[in-house]
Amino acid sequence: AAAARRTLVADAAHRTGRRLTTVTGAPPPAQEVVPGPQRTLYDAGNRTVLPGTRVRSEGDGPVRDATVNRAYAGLGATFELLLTAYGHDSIDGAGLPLDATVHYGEDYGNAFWNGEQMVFGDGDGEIFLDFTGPVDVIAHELAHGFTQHSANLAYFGQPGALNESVSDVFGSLVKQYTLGQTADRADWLIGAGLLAPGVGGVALRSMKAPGTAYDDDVLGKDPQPATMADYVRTGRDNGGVHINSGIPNHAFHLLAVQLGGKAWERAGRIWYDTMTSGGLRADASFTDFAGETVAAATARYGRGEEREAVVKAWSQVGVRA
Ligand code: ASN
Ligand code: ZN
Repeated sequence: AAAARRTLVADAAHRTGRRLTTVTGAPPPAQEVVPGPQRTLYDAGNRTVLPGTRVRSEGDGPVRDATVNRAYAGLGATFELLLTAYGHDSIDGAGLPLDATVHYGEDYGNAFWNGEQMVFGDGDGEIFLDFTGPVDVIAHELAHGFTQHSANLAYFGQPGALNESVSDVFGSLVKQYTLGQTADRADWLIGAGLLAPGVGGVALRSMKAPGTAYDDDVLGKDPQPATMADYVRTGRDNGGVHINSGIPNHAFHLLAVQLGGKAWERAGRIWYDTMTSGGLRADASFTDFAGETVAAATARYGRGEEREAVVKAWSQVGVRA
């Protein structure tokens, strides 16, 4: 009975994120905290003032607005992957509360992390639909917060493309985790279902086949390269951060498929370790990052198949690790 009551208390602590207290008479384990997400959802009412009106707090049941509920669930799924797969408590590893605003702006065709919170537009319905639709898009924005609090990769050129890629990697991993998919079964798309029905494309990006996500009169052709042979030199988009991210994205996909099984387990763990080990500089080039992934694989798994697969994946996209 005492064990059952302890479980109930632990459960309540999990839901509220509060310190675990004991009702058994035994002294509590020193300051034990059962981590749980601390989500707050806001509605900007199609204006651009942040954060907007609070509409759902942690522990509240679903509200009538499906957009709010999707964002709430997406934040929860991202929190859960970080905690269960890597033991990381929220995006800063220290239980940071997660704030998000939906219905930002009018027909706003984007979503972003502003350094403190997530922001999601509704899309105009002609090109983009609601940005809370794909869970990988929600997780992508949240992963920008994770990067800010870990390697803090600069948002320009190669470190910027790595910053973008890490958001796509963890975005896709959250989607695969929620679907319980193995690497070979996953679609490796970012933003599937985000493009309006009339647009000629399946998603924003493809990690499996960069450059093939869309080809359309309005959007043009997906500009992502899959390998260094097609690296794009440009001053636009902060030096092509959303373009050249195709290269590290593809390397991760190749690694995950080569290792097999669930991508968040070994491949994801190597990327997570790379971001949190302290060895990665904020101005890392692709080569620097690749070298750190090899170091992370070796530190965790030794000189076995994981390390070999990491070196091979980078070499397949033309990056020396
Ligand atoms: N949705 C974009 C991103 O997260 C917004 C941006 O360009 N910063 O990358
Ligand atoms: Zn991004």
